[in-house]
Amino acid sequence: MRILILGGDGYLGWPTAMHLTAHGHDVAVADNYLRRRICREEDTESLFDTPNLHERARLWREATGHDVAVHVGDLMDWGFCERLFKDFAPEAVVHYAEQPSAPYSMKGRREAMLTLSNNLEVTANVIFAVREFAPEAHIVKLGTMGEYGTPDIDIEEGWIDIEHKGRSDRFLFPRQAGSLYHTTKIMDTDLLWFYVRMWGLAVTDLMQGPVYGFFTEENADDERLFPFFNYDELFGTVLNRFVVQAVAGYPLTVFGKGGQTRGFLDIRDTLSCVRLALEQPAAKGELRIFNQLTETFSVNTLAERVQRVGKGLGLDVAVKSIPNPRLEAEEHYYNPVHTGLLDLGLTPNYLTDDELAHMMEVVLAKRDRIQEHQFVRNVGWK
Ligand code: USQ
Repeated sequence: MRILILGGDGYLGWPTAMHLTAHGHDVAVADNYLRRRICREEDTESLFDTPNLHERARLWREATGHDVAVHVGDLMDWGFCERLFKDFAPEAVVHYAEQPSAPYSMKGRREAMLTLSNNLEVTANVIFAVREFAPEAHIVKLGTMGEYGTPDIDIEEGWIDIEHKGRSDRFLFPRQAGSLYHTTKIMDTDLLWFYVRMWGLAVTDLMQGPVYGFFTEENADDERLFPFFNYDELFGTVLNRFVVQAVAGYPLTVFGKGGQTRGFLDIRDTLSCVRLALEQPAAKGELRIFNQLTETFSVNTLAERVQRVGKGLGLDVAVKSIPNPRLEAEEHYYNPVHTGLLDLGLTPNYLTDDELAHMMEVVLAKRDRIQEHQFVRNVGWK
């Protein structure tokens, strides 16, 4: 399949490109390096040296013979979109090209506007580009479990049947996000659903929980092919941060009571989920939604796990509750349905102590690069 990956430089974009080419697909990636630019502005960086896309594509070709076509440009620029879609004629589009940080989106007006305009305009351009230049293409959009928030009822996979005054109908599951970033993802879903109804697009929206890890089937032999891996408060996800904090001897930063529960998954499972969704596409005129997670953990449970595994490696790991910079429920019900991707054939890689220890060992070799001031940046929601 000819697959265009938008946001090909990010934490998930490059690993997805390698994974799909390793599975026989023809892949092009596009990125404007927005994440790298924001990281430079915010004085953060990936824990690993992460070569640019052209360089990583060269390394991957030398190692495997697989080609990834690289296009550097901004998907908010319609001219760039037009050329990209016309020239590559994708059969499927994986849309990761968004500002993905909740804390960054809450920093101030400028960051809020960047998040709003980038995320919504890119999604709208993708919709128009598919209609004009690749009308048969299936769009696989990365959504987030954060669209649902933490309601006091079970979270269905995207849709809910509601009975009201003796009648019933099917609706998008209620969404109530906890950050502006997560709210832009709700707006993306609404845009996609609108154009699915208007133009009969085929769309899969993957509601993903926080991802952890950096090993994939494709990068084991070469650290230069690792993902762009943040551990700072802006771009690092909680478990990745805890692993790096444990290695640095920095007390694990549990926000507030630590009862916040989310649906997690190993980065290898992200790649499988995206491939499975691509290989078994949504129908024309369908907005198909999957909850993309494999198991749920509270922040406290993750901190305890990291502490225990760290101790096994001789690390002195402390856990410290710090005032929660976010406005969110710290103790709540959380029960998301997540059977759709299992039905498509996902075989989860659950979080094991061995996996955590393996991550910590690799991070230990990078200990000199860890900058402690990245752990707490005090981006408050208020
Ligand atoms: N948390 C801590 N300590 C930390 C960092 C986070 O207690 O040092 C807590 C947060 O308060 C939150 C939970 O851990 O309750 C998850 O935070 P996170 O930073 O791992 O995840 P989040 O900001 O929600 O965003 C991440 C990705 C985002 C994706 C989302 C899925 O950055 O792109 O959409 O995970 S979800 O969380 O299900 O919405």
